[in-house]
Amino acid sequence: MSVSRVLDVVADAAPEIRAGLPERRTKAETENESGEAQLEADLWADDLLYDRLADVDGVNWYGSEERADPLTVGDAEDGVAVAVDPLDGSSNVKSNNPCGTVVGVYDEPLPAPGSSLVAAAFVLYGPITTMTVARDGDVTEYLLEGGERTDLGGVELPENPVVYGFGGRVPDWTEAFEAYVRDVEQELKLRYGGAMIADVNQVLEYGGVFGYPGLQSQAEGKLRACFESMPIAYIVETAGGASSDGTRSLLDLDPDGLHERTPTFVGNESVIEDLEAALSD
Ligand code: AHM
Ligand code: MG
Repeated sequence: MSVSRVLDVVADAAPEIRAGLPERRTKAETENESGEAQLEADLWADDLLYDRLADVDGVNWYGSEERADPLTVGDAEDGVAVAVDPLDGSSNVKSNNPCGTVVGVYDEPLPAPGSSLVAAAFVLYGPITTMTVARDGDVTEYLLEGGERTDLGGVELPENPVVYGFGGRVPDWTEAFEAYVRDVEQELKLRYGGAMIADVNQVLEYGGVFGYPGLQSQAEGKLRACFESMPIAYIVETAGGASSDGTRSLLDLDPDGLHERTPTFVGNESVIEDLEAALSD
């Protein structure tokens, strides 16, 4: 089945992507569609995933943070679309902090609505390499090591929130969001590393909330729905948590473009409810 094959391809590519990072930490001369400078590693990871995923029978469309438009790569009946952020948090590569790979599998062409996600996964290149997969109502974490994939068990968001991390410069936050954060920090502990995947993974591990809010200078924030926010929301919601763009679940979004941005929040349901209440005042 093509969804399994997509996940296998990503699991097999991850150790190669990781092994290729040390020699690709410099900036390429190019910018992506969002106007961000690309690293050699961004382009290389995208090429590697494109080559492998476009080859999978049943993958009809490939979309990536590093490519302007979705590409048609197959014509299977009931084919899927794969949206990837090949190297999320790549600005962490230079300083040797964690980064990741994000994958969303949709059963509609890109840009696709969140409701058409059939699976999502991320790889975290941390002290160890793990892959977290949401599919068929369950989230499972795997250790990727020595060409082997070891099942580390099911992932469920802990009941009590413990950590929080929010992106964007504080003076650029809106007044309502800043007031909400002042409440959050009374109870939770700040853990922010600047790579969504790493920051989300500690929310999955300890409970809490990660977000990149809408900013005064950019109301839609930074993160992109198709290959960042919606796949992560699918994983966190499947693990028993909640997601929001400030008013509704990220899985209710229907983006007009592959690179459309959205304010992004994921975490324990209670903390996301408080956020929506605070932003609606
Ligand atoms: P990238 O995919 O180009 O690395 O951008 C996404 C990253 C996220 O991992 C992270 O949450 C955010 O950008 C941090 O951005 P900034 O450092 O600009 O606040
Ligand atoms: Mg990213």
